[in-house]
Amino acid sequence: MPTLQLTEVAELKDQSFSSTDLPDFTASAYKDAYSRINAIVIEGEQEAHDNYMAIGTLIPGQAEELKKLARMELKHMRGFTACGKNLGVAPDMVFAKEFFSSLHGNFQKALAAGKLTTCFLIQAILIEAFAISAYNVYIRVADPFAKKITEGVVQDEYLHLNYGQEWLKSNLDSCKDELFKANKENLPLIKSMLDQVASDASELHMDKEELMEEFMIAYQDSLTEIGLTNREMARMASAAVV
Ligand code: PL3
Ligand code: FE2
Ligand code: FE2
Repeated sequence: MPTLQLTEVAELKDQSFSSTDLPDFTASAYKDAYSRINAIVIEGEQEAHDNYMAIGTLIPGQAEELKKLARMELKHMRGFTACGKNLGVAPDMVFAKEFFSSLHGNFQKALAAGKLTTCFLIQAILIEAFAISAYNVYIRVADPFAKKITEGVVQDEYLHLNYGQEWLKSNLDSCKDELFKANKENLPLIKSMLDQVASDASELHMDKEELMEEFMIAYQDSLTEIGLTNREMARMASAAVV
């Protein structure tokens, strides 16, 4: 059986990321999908801002730091708003609000009950890992204007993920049970959000498997950093399957 030479493999790999794979940013199907994806991102950044401000009310000692994170989210929101404008697309904010409603409801419930672990898991781990995966995949197929903005944003999102990670790590002994429970309730929501966005994302040439892969990398890396064992991580990740 003929085998591929290494150089040929490298060429094939190269091709799969070549500019011929970039979508037509002016096509109406692209713009239609972008009106929802862009809205999701704008809404997500706005909610991230609100969530960090809200978490700050529960830990007054960290309020200043959390305000800084919140401010970054507003900057992200403005950046993505500009991305839509640049393509001549109006974001479908009604769709986006609905898209986030279950997760939003769970965050508000946790906040009202003073459940900091759940708040951190939802915002700083699950939502940030979701954003990181989406932005990393989007950067490969974005228009030049949006690519530049998204590259700046994704760096900040790693800081946010780290922040949540550090808090959970230093409170691990007291927060493990709540962490598992919150994960079981909220990871399936992230999975279903990914399912919902998949066909619009594929119109932007973003592959669902790739999104899932990037999510699992960010999610697992952060659980490792928090100090969970392989078994605990496997238990947490499998909550997405049921
Ligand atoms: C946290 O800082 C922000 C949370 C935003 C959540 C974003 C989820 C994105 C899913 C859709 C994937 C498309 C990405 C394209 C970017 C214009
Ligand atoms: Fe953000
Ligand atoms: Fe963020």
